[in-house]
Amino acid sequence: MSKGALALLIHGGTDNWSPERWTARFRAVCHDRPILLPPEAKRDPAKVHYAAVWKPSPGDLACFPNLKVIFNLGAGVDALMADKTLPNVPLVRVAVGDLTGRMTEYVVLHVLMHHRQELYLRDQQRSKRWVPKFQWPASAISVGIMGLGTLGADAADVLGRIGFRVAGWSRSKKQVDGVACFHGDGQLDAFLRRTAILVCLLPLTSETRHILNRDLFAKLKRDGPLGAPVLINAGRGGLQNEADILGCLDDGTLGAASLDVFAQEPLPVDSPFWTHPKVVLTPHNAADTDPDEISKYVARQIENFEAGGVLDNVVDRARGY
Ligand code: NDP
Ligand code: OXD
Repeated sequence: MSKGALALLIHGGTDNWSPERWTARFRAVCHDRPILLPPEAKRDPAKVHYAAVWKPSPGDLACFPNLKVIFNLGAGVDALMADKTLPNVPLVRVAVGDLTGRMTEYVVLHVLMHHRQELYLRDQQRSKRWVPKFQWPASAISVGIMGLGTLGADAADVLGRIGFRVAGWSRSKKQVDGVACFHGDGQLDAFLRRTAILVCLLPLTSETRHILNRDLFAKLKRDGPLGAPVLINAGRGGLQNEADILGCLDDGTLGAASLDVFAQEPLPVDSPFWTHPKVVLTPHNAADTDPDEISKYVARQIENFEAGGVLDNVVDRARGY
């Protein structure tokens, strides 16, 4: 009997999300399982047992009557959760060392960039001014990570090893060596009060939408060596109130921001973020999903599932992540 097919539905729009590249990788690791792209996948939808997706259009998955598992090809599932017609089968997200390592590189790069006053130093270089500024040790700086999950916990560990004073905030209570752990709404203010560099690695859910706003920025630590606090957001654009970020950068509530994600992506050309002197922006590529790693991850999960029904990293639909 032939194996249930895997439908590959990808709307990435960048080189990394080329459907041809992903198809070749899936065909290499899924052996004799048919890998179908649209429109072929929809010609005989009953054949499809699995779907591997990135930003499919709402309704795309509802046409497969025998679907058993949906694999999201990234860590964040907010786009899928917004699809009211999403079939009620297990939804698996990406949690692999390769992606985690890439995100930690981004977080460490940007924390160090602000800690070592790189915006000031580059500005001085452009103006040919030789005016050194005292550089504090990492141990003088408190970094707070919102989201102590797969990504946040790894970034916290590496930042701690560099010497930063690291805290984390999560929904449930946690204990992580070397990290001051805070959880829930009741401990958010205490977490913010000790945080000079705020790193956001939260998922976008109904509870976290626009959590990065003026009220929250006003509670951050202002009496550390950096003066005004810094925001680094690589979670999702929907977590941030963008007008508040701009206003807070302009009135000094925030000293600087590194932003990888935006409410509207690609960021419109007339967005003030592009040219803001206190903003370092990247086009949502803090941590790319690698087709080689992820196709193997999905193939392994399908094998385990067919052998005994076991799946890892299944999204809790009620929590939304
Ligand atoms: P996880 O699900 O492993 O971790 C999420 C963390 O957020 C958990 O610690 C969770 O708490 C916490 N959290 C969720 N909701 C709340 C809440 N209401 N209050 C407090 N804490 C909350 O996710 P990952 O670490 O794998 O990924 C995080 C996000 O990073 C993704 O959802 C995605 O949006 C983004 N991302 C961005 C990329 C980029 O390139 N910019 C690349 C990859 C991911 P608890 O532990 O208690 O459940
Ligand atoms: C992800 C992303 O969620 O790349 O994996 O944004």
